[in-house]
Amino acid sequence: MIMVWFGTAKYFKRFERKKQMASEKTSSARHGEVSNRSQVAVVMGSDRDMEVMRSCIDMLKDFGIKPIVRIISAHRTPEIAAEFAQNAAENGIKIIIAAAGMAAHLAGALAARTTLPVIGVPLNSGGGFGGIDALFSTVQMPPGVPVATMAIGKAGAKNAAIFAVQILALTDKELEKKLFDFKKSQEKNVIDKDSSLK
Ligand code: C2R
Repeated sequence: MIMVWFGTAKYFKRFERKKQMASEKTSSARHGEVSNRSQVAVVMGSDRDMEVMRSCIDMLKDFGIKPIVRIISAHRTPEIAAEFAQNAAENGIKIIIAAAGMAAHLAGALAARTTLPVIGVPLNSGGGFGGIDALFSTVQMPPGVPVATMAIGKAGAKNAAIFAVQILALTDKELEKKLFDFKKSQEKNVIDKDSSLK
């Protein structure tokens, strides 16, 4: 009898702690981390994705946007993923960038629980499919739940940042100007490279 009581008490304690952890991690995006510029969240399925997603974060910073960066998995931390997506708009986030490899359900699972635009970045996590597995898992969303899917890997990571800036620039003149300058400098780089061949 005593054994059963201890077992039940332990179960409820674990259940309560799990609930608490989910809200600790999602309410107000870690209290106060949301600044005026934290309108973009970069979420990735594993710390191993950071190597590629660093280029997304750096690109956002080049435009003056300091994103909220989180490791959340729709598979491994489903409650936290759900809460994060549900609270994102309320926390001032306007765009979610979600990156994952393998059976990458993260972007879709977040998109299911928010009306914010979700940009998906499929990653190559090894395993022999070269990221095609993640690309299909991210891009093949059923009608009604879109995920704006970028290219696999680093190119997609950078483009996710630029795409997010393009969305924000619709209502932000300063960002619009930065995008214009970015495009111009990109153009100049290619022309310079071409000229150096002659
Ligand atoms: P580990 O190296 O941590 O085992 O992760 C991650 O994004 C990572 O690329 C291997 C790969 O699993 C991916 N992952 C997902 C999800 N969570 C983690 N695709 C998800 O919820 O979709």
